[in-house]
Amino acid sequence: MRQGTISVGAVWICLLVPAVGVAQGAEIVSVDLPLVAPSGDINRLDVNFSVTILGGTDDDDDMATVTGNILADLTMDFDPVTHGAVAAGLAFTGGVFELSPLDFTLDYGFLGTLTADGRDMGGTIDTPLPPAAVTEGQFQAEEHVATISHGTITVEGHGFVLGSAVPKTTLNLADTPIPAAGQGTGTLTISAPDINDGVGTYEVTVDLPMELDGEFTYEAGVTARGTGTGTFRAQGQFSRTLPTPGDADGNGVVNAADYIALKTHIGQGAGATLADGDFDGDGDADRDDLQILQDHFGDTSAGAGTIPEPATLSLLALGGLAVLRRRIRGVSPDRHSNRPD
Ligand SMILES: [Ca+2]
Ligand SMILES: [Ca+2]
Ligand SMILES: [Ca+2]
Repeated sequence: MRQGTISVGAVWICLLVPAVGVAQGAEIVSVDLPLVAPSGDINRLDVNFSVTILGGTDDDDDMATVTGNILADLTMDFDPVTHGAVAAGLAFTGGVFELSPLDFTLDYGFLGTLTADGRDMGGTIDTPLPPAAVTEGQFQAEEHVATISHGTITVEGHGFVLGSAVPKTTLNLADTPIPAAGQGTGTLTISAPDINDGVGTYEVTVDLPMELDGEFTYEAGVTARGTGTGTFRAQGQFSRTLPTPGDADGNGVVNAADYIALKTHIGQGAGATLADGDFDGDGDADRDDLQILQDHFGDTSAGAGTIPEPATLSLLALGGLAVLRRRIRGVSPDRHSNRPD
């Protein structure tokens, strides 16, 4: 039976789709954003490692690719009619990224050479004061920080002097994390929804330019500095059950109850919510909202199944729509136009 099929489908949608509120206004959507495969300037860190020892300084460059994922909370407004998403805030809440091994060789002439190896390095990206503002898909990257908080950097001297002066020494980044911070302008892109059975799926892409700068003191008396730059790009998606336009009480059916909600608040110029009948999300309850209600009267969302409603109530509401429409135009059918004093 068709009705049963709809109900089963609704259950599955509830299980498969992350619980994201469908109330009008800003929504927080948590999304897992895997870092895309390193390519070109994306998801690679260009790192410089320099050491001053016995009066001499040298440095070397290497490049690490970045893999893993970032977790983010997106603050979003959804257009109640088109379901388009506009991001207003972004907070990174964790996830783990990993760096490929780094190898440096520093040359100190007759003193010898120094090798430095970064292994199993990685960390997290967070937003200390969430959420950071997003304006037209752009945000200040400085408001987000990364910490390289696991892995090791091992230095070892080789050759005539450094071979004995710098024994192999390993620094544990869990004890001495390397701070990094976003630099410049990041971008957050959210696609238009791909809509299937009342569920919208949105693609999210974040570009976060990063800069790291850490100083290290080894027991061997070696003072080193590592700097790096790169852009993290993470891409993921989220799904949400789309509200049915005109559904003031969010029960998945546009019916008399929604009509009564709008009727109660019609004329309210500001501060109206979806529950008050503000179906186009512009803060008022007016004829545009009535038009949406009328266009979608009787609609059900994919997840609603069949909610019984007395036929008389539906007829009453449909009749009411016409009355309400006249009242908005300023013509009240209830009042005599030439009532004597
Ligand atoms: Ca409803
Ligand atoms: Ca409105
Ligand atoms: Ca309006």
